[in-house]
Amino acid sequence: MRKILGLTTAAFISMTAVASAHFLLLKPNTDMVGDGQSRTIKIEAKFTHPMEGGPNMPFKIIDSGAVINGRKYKLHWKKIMIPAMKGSNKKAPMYEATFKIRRPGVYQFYVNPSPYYEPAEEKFIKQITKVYVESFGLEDGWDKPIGLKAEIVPLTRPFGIWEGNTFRGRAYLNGKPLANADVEVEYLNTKGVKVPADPFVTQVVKTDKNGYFEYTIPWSGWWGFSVLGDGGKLKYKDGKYYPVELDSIIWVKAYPKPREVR
Ligand SMILES: [Cu+2]
Repeated sequence: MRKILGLTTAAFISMTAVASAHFLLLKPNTDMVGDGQSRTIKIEAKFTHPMEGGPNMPFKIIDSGAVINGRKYKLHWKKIMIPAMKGSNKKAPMYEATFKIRRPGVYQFYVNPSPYYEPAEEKFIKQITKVYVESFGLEDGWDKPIGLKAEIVPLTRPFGIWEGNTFRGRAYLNGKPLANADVEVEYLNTKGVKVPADPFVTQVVKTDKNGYFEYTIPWSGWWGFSVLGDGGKLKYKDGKYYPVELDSIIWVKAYPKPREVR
């Protein structure tokens, strides 16, 4: 009986968690840089719940970079303490970096964070996250993996996207396509969008047997795609081992329909 009760509780908790997904947000000030625009990209990293606007959770950046044509440039992060929740005294870190574009092309920015222990789910969460910036008209390279342990390779060009476009990607874990995995999708809620019911907070699609997934972006703004994977186990400070959810995330920006065709 106790076991059944335990299972039910665990299932309930994990469902609650899906309704409010954790996302590492990696957001540049633009996804495209054209002639006459500043070569300096500002980028921020935050571990948050994008649709609900928080809470923000603690993390460290273990590894990061801006990758172009197999070459990796370092990112220098500045840590900033922000309220964990709006108006709360509890603080959480976020990080900001600036990066100067050296040569035209597509830059894949990535962050590999420290694992975060989530008490509500009794597991660690680690989300390796990417975002793309296209510069000065050279569009090649966005469809190439950069060799991350958990990685989404886009099949939809991940910049210059309209709202209503379908985003397609292929999920890899340890270099192999990740079949039948949950993909959580969230809008970075900068507009104060209110959802009519909990399931709207996080949209969920699945990868197929070859690791492919797709989602049609319903309105403009930044959208995050998080493929949930199994990252083995890790020891927590209580001395016990807990599962690690190892996710791969991509952020893309969708632009509003032009006024002329609305
Ligand atoms: Cu959280």
